[in-house]
Amino acid sequence: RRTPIRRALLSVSDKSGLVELGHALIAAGAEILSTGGSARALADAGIAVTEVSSHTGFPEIMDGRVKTLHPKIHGGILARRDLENHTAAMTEHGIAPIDLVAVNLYPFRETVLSGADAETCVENIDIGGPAMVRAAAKNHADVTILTDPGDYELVISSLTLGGPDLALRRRLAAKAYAHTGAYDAAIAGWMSEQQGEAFPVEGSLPGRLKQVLRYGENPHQIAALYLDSSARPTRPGIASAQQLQGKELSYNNLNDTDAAFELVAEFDETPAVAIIKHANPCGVAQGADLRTAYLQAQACDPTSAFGGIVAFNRPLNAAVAKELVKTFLEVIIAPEVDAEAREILSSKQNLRVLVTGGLPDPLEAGMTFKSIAGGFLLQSRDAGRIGRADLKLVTRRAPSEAELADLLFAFRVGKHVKSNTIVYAKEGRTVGIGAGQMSRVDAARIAAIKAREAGEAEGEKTLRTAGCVVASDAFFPFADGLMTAVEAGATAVIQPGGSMRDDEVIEAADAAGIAMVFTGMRHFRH
Ligand code: 93A
Repeated sequence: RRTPIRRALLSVSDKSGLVELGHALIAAGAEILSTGGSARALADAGIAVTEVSSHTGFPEIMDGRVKTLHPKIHGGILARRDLENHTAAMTEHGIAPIDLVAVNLYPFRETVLSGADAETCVENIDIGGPAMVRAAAKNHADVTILTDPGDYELVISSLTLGGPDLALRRRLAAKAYAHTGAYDAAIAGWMSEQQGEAFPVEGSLPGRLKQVLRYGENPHQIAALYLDSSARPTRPGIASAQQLQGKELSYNNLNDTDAAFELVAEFDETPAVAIIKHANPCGVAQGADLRTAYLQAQACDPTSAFGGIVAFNRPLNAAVAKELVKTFLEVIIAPEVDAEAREILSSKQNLRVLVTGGLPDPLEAGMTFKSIAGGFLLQSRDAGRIGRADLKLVTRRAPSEAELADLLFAFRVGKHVKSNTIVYAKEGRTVGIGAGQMSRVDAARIAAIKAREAGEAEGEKTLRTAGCVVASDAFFPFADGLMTAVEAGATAVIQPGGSMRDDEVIEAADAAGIAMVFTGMRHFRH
């Protein structure tokens, strides 16, 4: 449904595009109401305009602080055209309907950035503007709201068709609330800064303050935990977890526990355990039961697992709790912890135990952001997941069933390891993880060295990586990384493919008699 524009109110600080909009509205037969500076700019361009003060019969007062805050303006914007009592009120009080509002706000942010004193900044807090913007956006069923000169053309081109349609009015209304919301957030941020407060006041960030933390990544940094106000509040995860016991969670605990729990949630089909240190897994295993999986995850790299964060994808029972209390751990997180396990864990007073009530959906859409100097990067979360059907066999030899299962396991673990990533896996557990290296070949080497040393420490006679599979989070740019894995004993490879030298890499794999599959999907993580 299109709404014709018979009366428009233009009150803008940023006057760009104003004259063009004015001409188009007049051409469409609309009457224009406007405030001081905007009215002058229009009149100077020869556009017929009625001052808001003469429309309302009330002058602009208090240096313009009150200029559009009048029932004749707000009644004209807010009146529902479909309700008899609303139209009756308009008639009774001599209120004329206003079908389009074009407002952009006092330049508060620009004033702050210019280094102006506090009084000038306060004077640049727009009150009447946001009131009109929010009113017009609320009544988008009948009214069009313009807050961005970049959108004027959309409305101008609709005028000859009978005015903006509902879809456009709705889109502009959503944009209008985002505009006033961001505006108020900027004011809130500035005011709390003026007070010398350490944290931005609640509401000036897109989240709710849950907890001020003792310190950040290091003791000289301040930190706090916020709950994402846009996310579903029920998403099971670290931010909404319930702490059953133990010391207060630190910034690093929260970060590591998040990484651990998101990782185990990938393996909803079987019991799985992940042990995390410095946001990277140092052991991940699937098993028939949680206890077996935990012991295998721990065996991958027992040195690193000491003081680790352990995540489970099944409710904790006594059998695994008895193993957990044997070593020093920082945090345990699971969907649930049964009564017997709670009793056992309570002997470790400092150990933090968290329950979430469920597992997050690894395929769920959502956004992540990362701050960079002067801004932040926004991206959709890595909800990619590779299944058997996605794999492309590129070597003469095909992986066996057992290799295939391990390949998919290793690639899924690799998604949660900082790049460059190499993961060696065998029989549903990692045997060597190379994380966060600047070169892929080094990641392959480090993972093999760690696997060998862990095996030697246990007095094992054969290399742990003998007969394992290997996953790479991105393609091998050269054959050297692949050959390092082959030398360690890998017999099957999973990697995205897509390198300029794929042919060389495939040739090397064939020459070594190993199987290789391409996923076509990369899992960088930084
Ligand atoms: O001072 S206000 O908070 N009080 C008002 O009643 C009011 N009405 C419009 N600011 C008000 N405005 C703002 O004036 C608009 O949001 C716009 O930014 C500006 C346009 O003023 P002018 O047309 O005089 O340049």
